[in-house]
Amino acid sequence: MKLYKAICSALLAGLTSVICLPAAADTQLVVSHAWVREAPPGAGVQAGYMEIHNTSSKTIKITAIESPNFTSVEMHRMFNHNGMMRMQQQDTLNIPANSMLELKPGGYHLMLRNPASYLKSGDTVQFTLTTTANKHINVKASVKTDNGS
Ligand SMILES: [Cu+2]
Repeated sequence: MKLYKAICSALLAGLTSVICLPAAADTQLVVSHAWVREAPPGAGVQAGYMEIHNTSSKTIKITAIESPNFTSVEMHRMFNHNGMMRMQQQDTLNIPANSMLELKPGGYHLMLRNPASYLKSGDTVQFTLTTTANKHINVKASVKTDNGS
């Protein structure tokens, strides 16, 4: 935890556009770089991304993600099937021990349906991640227009 906090502080010092908020200390998941892509007004769906770090020695599974800012949040994976990009809903996100799962454009991502109100760049979105151990991790994500890199 301390290491990740140090890294996040360093990132924040240099990159004001990056939201980097480690999760509460009661789990071994640390979420950083959470962001939501700004969508055109009226869009019923938009995408969310984050890095989920597992600092424990066991795989951690995320079974659900919720947000008060959207009607529903789905966990998706985008992959190449015979040259076509496809999206598949995932029942869980598995974060390997002492490793990290990066949700990013073209790979794993969150599919966010029906925003409660229009979200523009600079707004904040709340997420709650639930694990198989029924732990909850609260995450704040920043709405952005760019590719998040
Ligand atoms: Cu999707």
